Amino acid sequence: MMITPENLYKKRREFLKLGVGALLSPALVEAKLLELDFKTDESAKDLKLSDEKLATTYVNFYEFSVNKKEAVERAKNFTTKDWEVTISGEVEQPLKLNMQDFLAFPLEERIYRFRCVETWSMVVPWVGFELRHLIEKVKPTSEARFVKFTTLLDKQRFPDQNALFPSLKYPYVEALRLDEAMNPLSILAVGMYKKPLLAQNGAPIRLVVPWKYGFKSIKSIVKIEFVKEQPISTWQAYAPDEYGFYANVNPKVSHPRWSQADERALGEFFTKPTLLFNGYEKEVAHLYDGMDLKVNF
Ligand SMILES: Nc1nc2c(c(=O)[nH]1)N[C@H]1C(S)=C(S)[C@@H](COP(=O)(O)O)O[C@H]1N2
Ligand SMILES: [Mo]
Repeated sequence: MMITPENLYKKRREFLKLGVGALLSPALVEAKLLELDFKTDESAKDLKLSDEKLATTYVNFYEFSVNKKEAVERAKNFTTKDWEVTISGEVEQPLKLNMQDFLAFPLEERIYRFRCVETWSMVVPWVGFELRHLIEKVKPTSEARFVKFTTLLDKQRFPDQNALFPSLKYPYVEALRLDEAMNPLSILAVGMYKKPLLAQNGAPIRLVVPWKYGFKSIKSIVKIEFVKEQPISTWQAYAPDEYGFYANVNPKVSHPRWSQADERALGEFFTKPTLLFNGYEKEVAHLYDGMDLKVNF
């Protein structure tokens, strides 16, 4: 029998109906992603998608390497079999979820601008689901104020974690304020360009927060914790005067080494002005009412 995404998807549904956990093969993930309706939102209409090849090869993933080319090369043998994410801390319903569980969330395509602090930018069609759906499931207690994310720590699979002088303090950690995490723009992504995430882009599951600099969008997540105190993120710990907790895209707040006023989209020659909150001011500015964005950078 020829295996098409269509009948793979049906098969998976049959498995689920029987209550038998089907093994999540890459083909099944792909089937699930391909079956999505192409959902474009009005705000995304004026956005030109970045070239897929560029978006999947011009990457930052220090656990593999600080060098973009080398990171892609070293990501080739990375497997995500039996991946699990533990969700714990200040919640009524702690959970341990596998990728099958994540694919049961309402997946949708989201076309977002993405802006790295290194001043390059791209427009990516992510596939994922709103983080708030997961948050609603685990029911944070009244003590929960921040959501902390942690990337896999595995010296065998991540060469830089095994280096004599690792580039960062691992595991990579990031966090959002609970209300930022609940914003409908915050997603957990499992795919890009209608395909499962490639290892170098943060397979099998990563955060995407489009109004913040790229380093907030933590890759290959294994732990999500709800906490009382504001966590210190990896880049903040590395250089607190360069990388703030909030890291909201802001053309008026320069990084010591890079003016953030302009950006260059992948594949383009000319630069263009960077937008406050990366163009998502309408959706997120209210989260920072009364805050001095120069102090809380
Ligand atoms: N675990 C982990 N997550 C990470 C990084 C990293 O080095 N390790 N790099 C960050 C940075 S600086 C950026 S710009 C984005 C890049 O995502 P992309 O490579 O998929 O474009 O991932 C972010 N998430
Ligand atoms: Mo970045």
